[in-house]
Amino acid sequence: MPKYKGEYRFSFGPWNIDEGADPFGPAVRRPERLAKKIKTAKQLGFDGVQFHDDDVVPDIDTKTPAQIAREAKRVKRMLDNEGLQAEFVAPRLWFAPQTVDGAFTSNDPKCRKYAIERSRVAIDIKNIIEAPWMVMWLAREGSYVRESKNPRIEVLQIRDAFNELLAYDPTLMILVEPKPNEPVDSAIIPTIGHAVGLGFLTDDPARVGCLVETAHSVLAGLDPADDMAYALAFDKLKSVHLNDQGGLKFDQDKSFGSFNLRRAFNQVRVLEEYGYGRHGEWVGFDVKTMRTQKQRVNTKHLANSRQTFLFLLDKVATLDKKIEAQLVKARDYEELDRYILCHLMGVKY
Ligand code: 3MF
Ligand code: MG
Repeated sequence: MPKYKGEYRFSFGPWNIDEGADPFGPAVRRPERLAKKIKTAKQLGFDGVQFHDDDVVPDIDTKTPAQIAREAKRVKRMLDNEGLQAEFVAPRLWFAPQTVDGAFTSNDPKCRKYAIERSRVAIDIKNIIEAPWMVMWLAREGSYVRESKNPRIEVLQIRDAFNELLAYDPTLMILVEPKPNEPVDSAIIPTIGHAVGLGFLTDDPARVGCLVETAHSVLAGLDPADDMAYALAFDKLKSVHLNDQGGLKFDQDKSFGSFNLRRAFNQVRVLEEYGYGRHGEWVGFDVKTMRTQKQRVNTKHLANSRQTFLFLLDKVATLDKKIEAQLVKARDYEELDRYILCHLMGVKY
């Protein structure tokens, strides 16, 4: 019998090995080349890499389709050489001057057009590097000043954009990664419920799934394990961005389990109970290098997050189901609480 119900493949993105700049200070580490980051992924035991479109093709807006294809093929070869897969390509719709006021929901029709064209290019790249899906973190779709947008129209603009992209590539699968705020004050697709609902508005709901990020759920005041469970109940959870977050503050992207180990345990529990990964789902980490890390130890957060996941998987598998069932039956949840804590701490129950 296999040890676990789930089959786990791990990924992270090149932005997860960063230079440590924050809004209050400059970079504190040297940038690393993509080729090195890809090698690191292999060395640390990861199975795949997540990409923004311009992680694959830098300065994407200045390049011709032929140049873009050539550079994307080069990255595909780099992945093949390491035996790694691309998990997804996400269009970076929050960086260009055209996306200052939002991408699909900008008040300027020329800018909305840019967002669709840019997403089409991202789809082409996704297909060249053979990633199974495109992730849409709708970073600037929302508002700073509510009266500046019509929120109902915004939802429909995103629906229309998704419909155009789904029609552009009949094999496309879009995963929506919700986040309630940052960079905008108030995002129009803030939670996983909104993401699932948005999929049902499109012309092909079966090709719109979602991605739950721990920190984003916490920022919405929600429990990430419950958010994952909700999406799983709809068969919509294809990827996760595991990390951690110390309450309602800026998006921290701390190492998985580093702030709230029990909350991390429950995320792993939900995934394992479902048999996550058996239908191609990925376990991604979206964790930041701590600003204080020196150059040569700038990937520990990735190795640690993956290892914590595996340790917690073991905790999930070795939980005594009989004790759990007895305590649930007796409705003695105080005792269940104590049992879980003893189990997590590794002390005798
Ligand atoms: C922001 C995020 C993003 C997305 C990434 C892929 C930069 O809080 O989580 O990371 O995960 O754009 O969709
Ligand atoms: Mg993320």
